[in-house]
Amino acid sequence: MKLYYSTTSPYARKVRVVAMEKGLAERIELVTANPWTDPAAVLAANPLGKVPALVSDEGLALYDSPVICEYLDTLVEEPRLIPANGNARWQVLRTQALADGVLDAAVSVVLDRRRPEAERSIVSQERASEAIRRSVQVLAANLGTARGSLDLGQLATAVAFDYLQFRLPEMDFGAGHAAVRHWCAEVGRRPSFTATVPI
Ligand SMILES: N[C@@H](CCC(=O)N[C@@H](CS)C(=O)NCC(=O)O)C(=O)O
Repeated sequence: MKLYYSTTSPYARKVRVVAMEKGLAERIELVTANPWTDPAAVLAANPLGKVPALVSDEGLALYDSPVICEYLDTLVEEPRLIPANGNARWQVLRTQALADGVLDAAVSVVLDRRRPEAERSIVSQERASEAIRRSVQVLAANLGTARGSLDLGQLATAVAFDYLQFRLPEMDFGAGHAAVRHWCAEVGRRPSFTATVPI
């Protein structure tokens, strides 16, 4: 398999974390691709021009990150990152959606801040920041264990919290949440996280 990724993309990081947690990293060739400066490589695999994109051994191109994560989860039985059915399945997928939504909002703030001042939208930035604050509260209330086998919702949550710390540290989402800081530190020590720190 080939994974098109960039080292700073949190969505791609989630996929790489999942690949390592599933013991699949050896089967995946990592191809660095910056969607902003090198769109051709990415477009061949994803018409949206975004990373991550995975091309399976059969040549099937998959995107976006939740689809890739679900595909990887089916390739080997253990550890199961997405429960097969029932409410447990929907809760894990919902948590992933919330964590990914935090990423969407955070990325929109980061991109807006990079625009010339006259083109920025403080209103949009504020709206995104409020969505992040509300969602972080919900994610923080449902962290679960930081050790042993984690599910996809927990892995996506840890990736999102790390991205906030990386790109929007002044937001200080961990303020007043000692338990969250402790949980993030614990998860951050997993090999899948230390090997994928954004650079
Ligand atoms: N929903 C997508 C989001 C992927 C995404 O936005 N990736 C960014 C990099 S962090 C990208 O490739 N952006 C290029 C663009 O928007 O043109 C996923 O989960 O894979």
